[in-house]
Amino acid sequence: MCASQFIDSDEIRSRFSKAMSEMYRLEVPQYSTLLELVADINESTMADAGHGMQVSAPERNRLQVERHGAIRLGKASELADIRRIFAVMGMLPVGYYDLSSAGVPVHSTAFRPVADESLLRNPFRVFTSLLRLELIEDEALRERARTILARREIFSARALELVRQFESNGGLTSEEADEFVGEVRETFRWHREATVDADTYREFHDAHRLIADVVCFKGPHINHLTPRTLDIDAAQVEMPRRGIGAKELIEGPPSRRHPILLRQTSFKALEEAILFPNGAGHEDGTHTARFGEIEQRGMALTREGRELYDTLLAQVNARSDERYEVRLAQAFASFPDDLGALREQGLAFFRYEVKDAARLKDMADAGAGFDLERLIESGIVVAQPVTYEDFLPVSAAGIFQSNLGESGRTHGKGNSARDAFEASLGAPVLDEMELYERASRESLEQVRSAFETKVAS
Ligand code: OOG
Ligand code: NI
Repeated sequence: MCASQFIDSDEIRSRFSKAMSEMYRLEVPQYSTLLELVADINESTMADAGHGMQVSAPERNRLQVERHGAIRLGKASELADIRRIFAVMGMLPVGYYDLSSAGVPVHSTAFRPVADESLLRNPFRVFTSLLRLELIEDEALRERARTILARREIFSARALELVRQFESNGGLTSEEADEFVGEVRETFRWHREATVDADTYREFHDAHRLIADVVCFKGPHINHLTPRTLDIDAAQVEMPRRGIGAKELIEGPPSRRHPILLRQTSFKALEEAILFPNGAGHEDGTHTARFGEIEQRGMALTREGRELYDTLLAQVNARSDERYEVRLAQAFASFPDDLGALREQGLAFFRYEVKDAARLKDMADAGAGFDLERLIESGIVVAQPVTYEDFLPVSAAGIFQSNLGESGRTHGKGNSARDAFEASLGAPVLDEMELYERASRESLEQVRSAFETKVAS
C-alpha cells in the first residue's frame, strides 16, 4: 500500500464528527434546534461590529463545524481501545479530570486534536469518562456490575480490524475511512433495549444513576453534542424562547469583555422510553441520560491564571448570601479584563504574529535588538489570545449533576486516581498547559526568526 493513497487523520475526524452530528440530529430533535439557535446567534454576533468580536475566516470555518461530545465507558479495555480508535482520527488524550470530588464515580480525559492546523480544520473533542467500580460501596453490587461489563463488547470486530490496519500500515484509504467512521458511529448509537431486567437496573440506579447509565446498556451512547457559540448569554435567553428548558446557571467564569476558559449551559436530560428484557418478552421503563449543551470558549490561562480562576470560583461557592450571578461577578472583579494586563501579568497565553513586515525590517535594519514589547507597542507584532481547547472539572461536575437530577453542589471526599486511569488507558495523558505553552513559544520563535532574517538580508 502506497502512503499517498491514505487520507489524513484530520479528514477522518471531520467525517466522523459530521456522521455523529447527523446521527444525533435524528436521535434527539432538540439538538437540531440548538444548532439553529447557535448558528443564528453567531451570525448576528459577527455582523455586530460593535460587539468587538473579530473572527478571522479560518476561525469562522472552524466555528461552523465545532462540536464536542461525551461518552461514559465501563471498563479498562474499552478505554484502551477507544484511545486507539481516536488516534486514527488524530485525537489524543489531553488532561485528567477527577469527578469523584463532586460525588460522580468517574474519572475522565478529553480526546482532541493538538496541532494548531488540526484544531483549525476541525477541533472535534470527546469528553471520555471511565466508571470507577471501586467507588461502589456495596460489594455484591460492584461484583455484579463487573460481571455484566466483562461480558460486553462495544466495538465491532471490523472497527478493531481497521484500527490494526491503520496501526500497521500507517493510514487508511478514503473508502476504508468511510467504513471505519460508519462502524465506530454504531458504538455510540442509542439502544432502547436495556441489557438487564428492571430490578437490576433499579439497584444500580439507586446506587448512582450514572452506574445504571453505563452498566445496563449495550454500549456507550453519546450523551450530548455541543456546538460553540460566540455569545452564551444570548443563547441562554434564547433557549426557552425556542422551547428548550435551560439549566438555571451558566457554568464557568462570568460574562466579560475578554472571555476566559469556558462557559457552558445545557438543557436537562430527556426522559426516554426503554425496554427491559423480561422472560420471553419485555417490560416498559424510562431512562434519563441524553441532553444538549452550548458552550462559549475564551482564552487559555497560564498556571497562574488558572490558579486565580480556581481561587475566585471557590470564593463564589463558599458564600451563599447573594444570588449566584452577583457573587460570581463580585468575585471575578479582581480578574483583569484587559488584554495588555492579562499578558503582562502572565495570566493568559498569547500567540504572536507579524502584522507589518516592512516596518519589522526597518527596525531590524536600524540595528535595534529584538524587543517584543516595543514591537507590540508599535503595532508591528500583534499578540492574540490562545483559545482554550479543554474542559473544566467544576463545570463538568455541574453539567453531570444537573443531568442526573441532583440539586445543589455536592462535594465528596475526592479521590484522584490518575495513575490507575493512565494504566487503563495504556498511555499517559498529555498536559494541556504544555500544549498551550508550546503554541505560544513557537509563535514567538517565528516572530524572532523573521526579525533576525530581516537583519541578515
Ligand atoms: C460529561 C460531562 C462533561 C462538559 O462539557 O464539561 C462535559 C458527561 O456528562 O458524560 O461534557
Ligand atoms: Ni459537555
